Amino acid sequence: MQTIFQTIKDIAIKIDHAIKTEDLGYSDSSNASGEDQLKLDVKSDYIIEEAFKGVDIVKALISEEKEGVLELHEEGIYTICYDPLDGSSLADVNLSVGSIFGIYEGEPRGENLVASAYVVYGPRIELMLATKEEKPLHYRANEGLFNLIGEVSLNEKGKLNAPGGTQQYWSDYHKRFVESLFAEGYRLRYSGGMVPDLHQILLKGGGIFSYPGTTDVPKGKLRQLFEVIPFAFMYEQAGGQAINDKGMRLMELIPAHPHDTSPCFFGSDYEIEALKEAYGIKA
Ligand code: P6P
Repeated sequence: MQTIFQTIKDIAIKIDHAIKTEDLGYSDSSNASGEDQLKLDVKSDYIIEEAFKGVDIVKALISEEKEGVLELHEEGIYTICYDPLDGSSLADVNLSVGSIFGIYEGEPRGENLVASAYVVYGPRIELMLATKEEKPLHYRANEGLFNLIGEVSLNEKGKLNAPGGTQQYWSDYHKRFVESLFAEGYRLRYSGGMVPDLHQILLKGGGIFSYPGTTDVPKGKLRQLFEVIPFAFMYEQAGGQAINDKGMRLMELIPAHPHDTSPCFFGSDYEIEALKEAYGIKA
């Protein structure tokens, strides 16, 4: 696993350089979810693919930017599902974006995730690594080297509320839940970038990020393999919870298709328990 983590560190430096130096415009292609691709999406995907071609323990890659499975090494053990540049449309307004990696042993589904990682490309490059053995480890790059800052834990209750999705299409009970937290004094922290938004809640000790099913997108927007399950693992390892709109742990998701999405809620215990009550989910 350390070889995979070191490869992710090398990838992070290369993608950060691309963000800071290359064209921020659109390519002439779209991704597997039908979204227009930025040249940076394509370049980031290429950097990741090339990097893992040299890692024998990686059996296959599945990218949010492409259909299908890229078989790499027949004797490999791990399938890496990744979003090469999540929130990439924020790069041209100079907001933070990120890369997300889910590392699966066997069929890619929640129960087979053995590690996850994400990179935040912001004022500094930051990296979070999570395995089953310990709490997530937070690193910060300085002149190309990643220094360990420390372990990350969520408090029982936080102060940050990151409500995603188009508000006019929220359910009434979701709207009431979001507003109830603000009535308790929670601060709105939502940039439209999943990686920096979830990173902020982890580092600031807690709160909740919600991306519900909505009347226009009932199954939610965020992809299970590349976004939802890797962050669910991070939040559970940090002592929080990660569930869907039925109260199911997101780590139990079994996607029928690699690009399946799920309503998703990540947070500290207090906020997730409050959400369960608002959604009528029996404890
Ligand atoms: P909305 C970025 O496009 C993304 O996939 C995530 O990074 C982010 O959390 C979400 O979409 C934002 O979606 O509908 O709130 O703009």
